[in-house]
Formats: sequence, C-alpha cells, structure tokens
Amino acid sequence: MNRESLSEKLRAISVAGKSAQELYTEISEACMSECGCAVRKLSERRAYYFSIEYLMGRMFYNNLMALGVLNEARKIFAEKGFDLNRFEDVEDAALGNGGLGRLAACYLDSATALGYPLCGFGIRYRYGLFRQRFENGRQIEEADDWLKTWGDPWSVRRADEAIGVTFADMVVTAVPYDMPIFGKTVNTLRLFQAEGSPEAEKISEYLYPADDTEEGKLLRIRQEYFFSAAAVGQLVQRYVRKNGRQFERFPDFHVFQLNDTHAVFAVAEFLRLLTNVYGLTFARAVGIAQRTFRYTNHTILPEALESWDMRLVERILPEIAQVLKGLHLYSKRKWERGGCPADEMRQMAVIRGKYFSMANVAVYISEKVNGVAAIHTKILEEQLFGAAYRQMPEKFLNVTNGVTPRRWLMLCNEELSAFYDKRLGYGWRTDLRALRGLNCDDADDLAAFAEIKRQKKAQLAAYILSREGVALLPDAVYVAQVKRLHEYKRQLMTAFAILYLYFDLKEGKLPDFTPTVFIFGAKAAGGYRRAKAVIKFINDIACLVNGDEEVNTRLQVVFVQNYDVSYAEKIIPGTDVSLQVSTAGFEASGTGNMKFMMNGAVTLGTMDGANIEIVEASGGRNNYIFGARVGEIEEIKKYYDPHEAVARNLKLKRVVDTLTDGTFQDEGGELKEIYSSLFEQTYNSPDHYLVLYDLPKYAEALLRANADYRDQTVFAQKQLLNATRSAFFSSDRAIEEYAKKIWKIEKLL
Ligand code: 26Q
Repeated sequence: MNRESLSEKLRAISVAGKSAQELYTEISEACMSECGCAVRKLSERRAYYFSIEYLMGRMFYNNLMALGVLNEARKIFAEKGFDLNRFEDVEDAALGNGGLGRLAACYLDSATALGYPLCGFGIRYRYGLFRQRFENGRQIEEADDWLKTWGDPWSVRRADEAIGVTFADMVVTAVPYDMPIFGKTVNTLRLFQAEGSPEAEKISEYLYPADDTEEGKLLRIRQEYFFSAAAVGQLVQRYVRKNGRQFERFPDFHVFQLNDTHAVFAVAEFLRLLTNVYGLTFARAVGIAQRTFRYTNHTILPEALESWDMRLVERILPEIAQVLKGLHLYSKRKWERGGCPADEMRQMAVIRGKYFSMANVAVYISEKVNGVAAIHTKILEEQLFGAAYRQMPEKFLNVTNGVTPRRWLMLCNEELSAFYDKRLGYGWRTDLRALRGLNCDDADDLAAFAEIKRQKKAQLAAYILSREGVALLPDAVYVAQVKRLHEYKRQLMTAFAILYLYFDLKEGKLPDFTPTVFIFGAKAAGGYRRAKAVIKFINDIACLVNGDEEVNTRLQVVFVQNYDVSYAEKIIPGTDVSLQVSTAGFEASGTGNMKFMMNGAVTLGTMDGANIEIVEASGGRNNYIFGARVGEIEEIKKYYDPHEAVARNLKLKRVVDTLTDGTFQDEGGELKEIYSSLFEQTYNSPDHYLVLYDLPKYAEALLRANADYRDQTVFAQKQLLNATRSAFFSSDRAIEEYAKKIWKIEKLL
C-alpha cells in the first residue's frame, strides 16, 4: 500500500456541489483502490475464520486509520470546508449480536495489523441486528436496513466467484461480497449473499437476534449450511484446480477455525466432498479433516449448545445426514477399540438419541479446542467436555480473548492516545506492553490522565444529551453496564442495587455519597420476555430516580437506546466504573470488560470469565470484587433459599418488593413475572442466577468504590493502573497465540 499516493487521491477529491453521501463513496473508493497493492503470496498456508456473525461497526474511520491517512484526511477535508465528523452517522455494519461477532471483527483487525494471512467467511445479511428504541420504557425493535443511507462502498461483489449450495428442495447461489481488511497486509472478509429465488433469498435476509437459543430452526440450519458449504466448496475447488486430488497436502495450506459450533456443517460438507465427490475413503477423509479444523467454544449455557433434530437434517440435507451418521459410527468404533468407557462414549457421541451434537462433532474433528478465558477453559475440561478431555487432553488449550487497541483505544480515545505518545513515544501503538513504562505515581501524569477522563465524560454527556435528551450530572462518578441483556449478566441485580442506594439516600443514610450516574445499554432478543421485562423495570427506576428532586442531584439512571458498536466507542472512554457482574461460571470471558480496562475504568464485578485475569493484571486494590466464586456455587445452591434471604434482610426485601407493591405500574404483568422468577420453581430453580444472594455484597462494593472516588487522585491512579496494565487483553496478543499454538501460520511480511 502506498500512503502518499492515497493522500494524493484524497487531495484531488473536490467537495464542491457534492452531497455528503457522494463524498463518502468517493473517499471510500479511493481507499478501496489500495487493496490490490498489498503483497500477496498465494501459496502460503492460511487460516480461515468461519463465523456466522461479524460485528464490524463503522468501517470509515477505522479504514482510514489502518491506511495511515485518518489525520491527514481530516485536515485535507477541513481545508476544503468539509468536516469528516459528518460521517459519524454512517450506519454500523451490525452483522452480529454481541461478544462472539465482535470478537471475530477484532481478530480480523489484529491478524491483518500483524501481517498474518487470515480470511473470514460469513453471511451478508440484508438486515443486521435490529435497531432498538423505547416506547413507555419498553423495547421496540425495528429492522436494521444498514445499507439504506450510505450504502456499502467497502464491499466488492464477486459474481464471477458465485457457487451453488444444494439443499433437498432447492439450489441456492452463494454470491461473495469481499470486504478488504486493511493493516500491514490486506485480508478479506468474504460474506455470502443467497440468491436465485425468493425462497433462496430468505436465507441471508436477516441475522438471528437471539445470541443464545434456537428459534425458527429450519432457517437457522439453512443459514449455517449455506455459508459453510459455500466456503468449503470454494476452497476445495480451488485446491483441486491447482493440486488435483492429492488431499493429503490440503491441511498444509488450510486451517479452518470454527467460531463456536455455528459452522460445524463445514465439517460434514468437507467429508461429503472428499468421499462422495472425490472418492476418498471415509477414514482418509476424516484424517484430513482432523488436521484441518480447529474449534473455539464461547459459551457453556445449556440453552446455547446447538443440537439439531436428525429428522430435520435428514429432510433438508439428506447427504449431510448420512455423513453425520457415518461419523457417529466411525468415532464410536475408534473409541471402542481404544477401550473407552461406555458412559464417556455416550458423552462424546455425535448422535445422541434423536439429536446430533454440533459441539461433539467439533471436538472430535478438531486438532485444537479452546476456551476463551482461563476459568472458562477449565470448566470445559472439567465439565462440559470432561470425557473428551480425559480421552484427548492434548487437544485442549486456553486462549484468553482480546480486543483490538486500534478501534478500542486509538480510535475511540485520541486524547488518551496522544497522552501516551507524549509520555512514551509511539512504540506502544504497535506493542501495548510499552504502556507499563508509564509511571503511575507521577502527580503530573495522574492529573493529566484525570483531565482526559473528565473530557471524555463531558463528551459522553453531550452525546447522550443529543441522543436521549437526558443531561447527565457533570461531576458524578460514571458507572456503566453495557452488553446484551441476559439473566446471567444480571442487569436486574444492578437495578436492585440502584434501589438500595436510592432508599438509603432518601433516608439520609449516605451523607458522603459522591453523585453517581448509572448508564445502561442493552438489546434484548425479541422473544426473550424476561429480558424485555428487565429493560422496562430499569426504565421505571430511571423515571422514579431522575424525577425525584430529593435525590436527583446525587443519583441518576439512563438507559440509552440502540446500544451498538458506535455507541460503545462513546460510552467506554467516558466511564469511571465498569460493571461486570455475571453469576460466576456463566460469562465465558467477556470482552467489554477489556475495552473498559484499556480506557482506564476500574472493574466492579464478580470473579468470572476474564474479570479474574483483569484483576490479576491490574491488582486487587484497583478493582472492586464481590460475590460468590465458581467453586462455591454448587454448595450454595444446595441450601440457598431466596425466601429466607429476604426474610433475613429487610433492605433486600424492600427493593424486591418494588416489583409487586405498586411502586411501579405493571399493566403488562412483566414485573410480577420477574418476581416469580426469583421465588418460584419454574423453568430453572428459583433465582437461578443468585441475584438476591450476591446483591447485598454488590451494594457494598458500589459504596466502597463511591467512597474511594472522593480522593480523586487515588482513584485516577487505580484507573491509570488499569489502562497501563491492559496489554494482555489486546487481540494482538490473542492472535499471536492462535497463530503459534493453533494455526501454525507465519506472517506474510
Ligand atoms: C445457538 C443456537 C441457535 C441459534 C443461535 C445460537 C447462538 C448464537 C449466538 C449461540 C450463541 C451465540 C453467541 C455467543 C456469544 O456471543 N458468546 C460470547 O462470546 C464472547 C467472545 O468469546 C465472550 O466474551 C462472552 O463471554 C460470550 O458470552
């Protein structure tokens, strides 16, 4: 790539008489003309990332930065009288739900920045994750027409490389759209669009908005097979054209990384091609697949583990069903010969009763299986995949997640980045470990950092005012919980904790309380009633608190609408305290926690997922930890009774009773349903996520942080220690681990 030639092109763009939209397209096209200039060695070993979601966010600023022309472009266009900030309302590419999809985007960014050959495969949804607004405190979903206003100048349609995908009832054309990922090299994210008939087009029409459970099963299976088969078909075809049928060498050039089980049909399709089309024996095909595939698990929630009804698979993918049956028998025979105990064989079986287990296929066929945080991997080894771990311990390893410091620090926090440049030079920009060189005891540095935090908070307040019409208290502690809405993430527990503070303030019990703003952002899957009820409850609390003149100069609650990647880029740098309060053992890793840390927020949370490693890296004194630990939960569950908990603790009872005592209107009955979930034996055990168990300690932790905040210098130091100890949570580190331990690929340059 050539920075000078690109600047030249940008300078040559005239703004006269052009709409912002026309300029957006022209600038993007100038950047796109750089794609071809990257050095490409086609014969290299490459890794391919199979993910049904990519939560890319806005590409414009990111790409200009990656091409090294962002600041220059700002200047060039300012001189022409055009403000590049105008593009801040370009729609996000939200082709993902949350953690898993955003991780895929961070990994493409890091691999490319480091020079590793990694290409992504996925689906080009016509509509991404729904847009959210509130009406009377309730969530309303709208279709995300992400191409509507600004189009998609960052993708190139490659009709010449379209490929057919065969279902029992139709053949669908998969048309690739290639999106370049810029960095030290250029990689490609290839998203397939389904075409051919109205029925076919439905396959890539919209992203499933549940980030955990299966709904509309048939279309979901079609989506999964559609992109998996298109990707595998293409790569195998290309390989055969070059190398003929010598498949033994296929794994020397390809490694297929499964981002959770959503692309496990790629395994079956690969076996199908090698056996049914190219005539290899089943045993040889399995052997080759076992050197090609890798699998990352992202969740242990039982409702999120994919298992499909075999009859359904037989109906729409008969050949694939045959392959899966073949794999079931093949693996069973192998284990039998190895003397594997019967109950372990059952646990690992590809087909279990009427269903086939996507995870068991992935584990059996993959050379490496990894979890996404140390504790998560331990749970996989000891519980979820216990039998497989005992049989094949060498497959398992941990790679703790990471986030890209380019979007999540350099782009969203230019002020903090400039501060680092001044104190440390530019080295930290390519190796975040250099941040450790900053002396966090220096009074000037602490003051400078505190001033940056103040600025980012002011910017956030202005933004929230413009978007939500709410004016945040200026000199308050900003506390944020932003993530998908899920019972296990316990936004409900935060709601109760706020009520604790509210009642204490009303009673004059907290004389030294520093004003505090709670910021929420979360989308609830449309069909997830309980989650939607929690949104309504928090909005009710916001009304109560913000409307109460006795407290509203000291306590404030805002639930922002349509939280997305671009909103995150504003909220995260402007936050003092990051809430990460999942029930221990349920959050595989979390990645928002890392983004907050990188921007100098302290973590207030439970010992779950990567929180444990965050606290280890930045020090126990610089974070606020509370609540039941993973090792304790099983024991607690034996005796825990939520009725008893509220009977023994009147404060606890008081906040919980607001659900039913008329404090809030409940025409729809959803608050009553929340109440039932805490006390009644229904779907899960009462208070399955231990909200009332951990709540008193949560409120205490919030008050500890609030008290510490009074000494602003000491608090700024805790924050700066977090920011400067965050290198481990860079996705550059994570990608180096994948490249060396899992993919065994080399940098291109
Ligand atoms: C399952 C069956 C049918 C349809 C959909 C699904 C489904 C869809 C999405 C299951 C799971 C997901 C998404 C999971 C996810 O986002 N997991 C998160 O991954 C992050 C990156 O590793 C972690 O940081 C989070 O802790 C984890 O929750």
